[in-house]
Amino acid sequence: MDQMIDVETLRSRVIAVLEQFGAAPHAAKAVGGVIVDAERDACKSHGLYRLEGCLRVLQSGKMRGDATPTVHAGCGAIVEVEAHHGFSNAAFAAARDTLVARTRALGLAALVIRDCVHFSALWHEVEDLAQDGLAALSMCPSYAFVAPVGGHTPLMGTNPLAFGWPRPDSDPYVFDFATSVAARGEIELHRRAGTPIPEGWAVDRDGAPTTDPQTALDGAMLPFGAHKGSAISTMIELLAGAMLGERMSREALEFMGDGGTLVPRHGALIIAMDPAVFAARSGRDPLAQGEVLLDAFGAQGARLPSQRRFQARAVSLRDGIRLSGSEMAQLEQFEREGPAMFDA
Ligand code: NDP
Ligand code: PYC
Repeated sequence: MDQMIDVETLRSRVIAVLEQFGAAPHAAKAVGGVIVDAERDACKSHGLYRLEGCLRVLQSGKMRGDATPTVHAGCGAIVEVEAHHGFSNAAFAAARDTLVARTRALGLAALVIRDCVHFSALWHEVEDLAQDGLAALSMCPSYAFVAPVGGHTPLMGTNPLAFGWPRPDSDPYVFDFATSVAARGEIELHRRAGTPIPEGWAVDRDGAPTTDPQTALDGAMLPFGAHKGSAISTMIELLAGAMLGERMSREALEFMGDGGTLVPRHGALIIAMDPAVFAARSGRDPLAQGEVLLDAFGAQGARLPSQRRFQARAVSLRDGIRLSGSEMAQLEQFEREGPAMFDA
């Protein structure tokens, strides 16, 4: 039976479980925070269901839950943070103030996150930067589950791309999506629910279309937007993999050796821009110009990306988060059994 749980209660329980499985308090707070915030915002594919993958990778010895990120601030436009095999979220938390200050000083700065375990939705980071008045792009490779358009062998990850833009009097404009037709997490949720996936999401090992989630997970996912999504996904491999000297999606899968239960380890790239600095010579107000465009969406009945998410957030903060009986039972099992749970 479904149960309601208060957002902060869920947050402290998830953080406690992560610590029980070996995450240091700063890491548990960062990772637990994004898991609960995703659940709060009704982003189920990167919410509570990802906790198991995080706990399993903590147990696997293929990451460091107690890593303290090292920020290499330098003095130029590139800020680097070495995650030391820890969670990307903890690395971002350690470096975000340096990134913001550098972006304000130079107009544009990039954060390179090195060798991190990355499971999360990217909206969290770009929304955070947009709340501070910055536009931002975030991207990372993933596991190689996606075939290029015209092919059927996975070469690229589900490679997410997110963008945030500050708005003076309302929630920021934020989009965040996998460059596959759907995130892998969505297919996994269909598998668990025993429901077929929509046509066009994936092909089987021979390249034939499939709506069976397990066949899709065993075969290849497809990029969104045919050749256009295929090219954007390739760009992410090149910028957030090859250019950073970090693992690309194929290497991430080979390294972890299990794309089913363990979340991947690779690098990530966040580019932040200060619209005020870019527009300074124009004499125009970039945010006011943005508002003219964004306000016109609602006027024709279109919704903005993240609008559903912000509405879901308001409901969760008011009423709590609805968890299914099996989600609650799994959380209780993590709490009760601790790391011994995965020993068998
Ligand atoms: P969705 O297709 O669910 O949503 C993509 C974006 O489009 C969201 O910002 C969403 O806003 C917006 N949107 C959806 N419908 C509309 C509409 N009708 N009008 C306007 N905007 C709309 O995302 P995906 O399934 O592709 O990705 C889910 C998550 O998976 C992402 O957060 C991504 O970062 C994450 N991911 C992470 C990976 C990793 O390696 N770490 C890999 C792949 C994905 P809203 O939320 O308000 O609906
Ligand atoms: O949903 O595709 C996905 C995904 C891969 C890694 C983290 N999320």
